[in-house]
Amino acid sequence: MKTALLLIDLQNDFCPGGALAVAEGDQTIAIANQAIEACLARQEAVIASQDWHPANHRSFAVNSHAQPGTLGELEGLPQVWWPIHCVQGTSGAAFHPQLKQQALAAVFRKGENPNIDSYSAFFDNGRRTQTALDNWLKSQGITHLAVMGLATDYCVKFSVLDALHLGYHTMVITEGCRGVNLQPEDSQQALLAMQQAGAQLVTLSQFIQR
Ligand code: VGL
Ligand code: ZN
Repeated sequence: MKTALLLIDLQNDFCPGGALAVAEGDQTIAIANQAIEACLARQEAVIASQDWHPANHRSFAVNSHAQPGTLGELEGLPQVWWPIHCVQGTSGAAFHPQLKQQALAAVFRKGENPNIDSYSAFFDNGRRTQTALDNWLKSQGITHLAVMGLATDYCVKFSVLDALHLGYHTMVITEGCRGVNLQPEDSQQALLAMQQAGAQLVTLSQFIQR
């Protein structure tokens, strides 16, 4: 077996002060850095996803004449309308400055097609197109993933469900995740859904001592 650490969307816009701030989003960075150290010591790959939207992305409420945080439909799929966030090349789209970025073996960008949202690091929300992530993992012989990041109830959840669907043994480092929580229980429900789909929920110390 070969394991990689997959860090989901540890970007400024999902941290306090950002355009789509997740409560305590910045507290995931220290957890990520400790998980990174543990992986580097074991010569395991560390990779990251990056939400990377064009300014005309139709998931942005303003581009779809909707109110942020409400629900609509985009290309036949249910869509939450988001504030403008993670626009390509902006500081909001950059990784958090404290993240040990030098450790990243590869970065997989998503959400570049303006007509469809892309929560998962593997596929868009309609599973119509995929990123290079699955092929990259297969080319490296990676069979096991440890996943953490932002946000628990969107990009972490869909990345983990897709990883399981693609056959990866998948751990979630729960301390390293924070959620948007449009509804108060969303993150808790997301973790339960991941667990029920076969993910193993672990603490940082369990991950380090595995
Ligand atoms: C995300 C909403 C919109 C995430 C990305 O990273 O969880 N959520 N775009
Ligand atoms: Zn987004």
